[in-house]
Amino acid sequence: MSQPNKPLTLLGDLTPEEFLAHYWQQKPLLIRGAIPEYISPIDPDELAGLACEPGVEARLVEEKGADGPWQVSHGPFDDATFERLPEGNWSLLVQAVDHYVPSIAALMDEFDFLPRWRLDDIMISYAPPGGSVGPHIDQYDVFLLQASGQRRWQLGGKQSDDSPILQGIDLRILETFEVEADSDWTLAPGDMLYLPPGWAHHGVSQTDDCMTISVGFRAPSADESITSYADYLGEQLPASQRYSDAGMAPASQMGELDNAAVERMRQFILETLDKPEQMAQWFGRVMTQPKYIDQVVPLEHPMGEQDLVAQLHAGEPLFQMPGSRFAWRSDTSGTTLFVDGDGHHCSEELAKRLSDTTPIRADVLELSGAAELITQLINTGSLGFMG
Ligand code: AKG
Repeated sequence: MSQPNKPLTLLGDLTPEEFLAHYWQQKPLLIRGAIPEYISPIDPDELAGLACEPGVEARLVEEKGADGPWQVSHGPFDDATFERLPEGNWSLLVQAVDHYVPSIAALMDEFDFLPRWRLDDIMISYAPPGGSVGPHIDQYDVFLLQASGQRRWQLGGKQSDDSPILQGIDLRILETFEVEADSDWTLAPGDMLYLPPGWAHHGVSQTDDCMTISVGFRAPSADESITSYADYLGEQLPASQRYSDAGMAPASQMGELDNAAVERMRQFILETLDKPEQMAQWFGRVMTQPKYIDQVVPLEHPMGEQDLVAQLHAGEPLFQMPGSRFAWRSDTSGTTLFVDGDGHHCSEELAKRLSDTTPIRADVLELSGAAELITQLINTGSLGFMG
């Protein structure tokens, strides 16, 4: 784990504490040489290959003229798609490359000063000269690491929710984009730009080998949070728990919905929702839901505890499956390990060990309840022996 007070080259020699206090979710930070002498672990052909795989989320963004119009197509693509493309002004974007390429997943370890459950995915783009996805905003925090070639980034400041966006395409391209002062930089391999949510940005490839790695962090919206928490809690609420108005004053107008009634409903909803323990249980579940539910595949032939023990003792390491999400929490009622949208009670030591991305080895079996829980997580597709 990172030490909050140790300066990191990745953060331009800021400590994680300084970065989080002054930049995270607040303002952009350009870091020259964030990863010195960085060599991309993936090349454009490998990225294009991934974009041809069924089940991999990939987009091709083409700019048909100097100012658009823009065209977006979705993968899986094939060789013919890439053969018809012009020399410039297009971008290939592949989501969740961390789920398919272990060396890209390993990049996340650089960011371990942030909770892993905040990670959305690692997207990688390739673009020939002039390629971009247009000036846009995202509702995510993102670290844009230049993997190869050069990209010019221009920033347009924090945008409001109602900034006009181009209609008719499924990209959030801004109708107008004004570059802010001192916000125009060309990034070379190893340079990185951090952007908070809602910050207008426009990145244009300058070279024929431009690859950019976007390490994106998600935060659920108010809409998603309220709907999802209400659904979770709702399943546990008895039908008898209802709006009540015992002792109310007589109605003066039979059709009126008076302030006292509205206030009673407000209190009823707030008191019903304000359950910190249930909220924590919901939060752990929702933040570990897999990005792609079909990537967590239960074993066709479930494994037994004895087989698990034998494989670990034979020296085979066990891993979190790509795309699986783990988090844990302890409170007065004990420890919960959250995995792929479910909660499991176990010891804190076991929860910490399984949430860590380092390979799991036989010593884990010394922890109480380990064999049973691990077997269950293998059978649900969240942990696995590779190879
Ligand atoms: C983002 O991840 O927000 C980007 O703007 C990346 C765009 C790109 O790589 O072309």
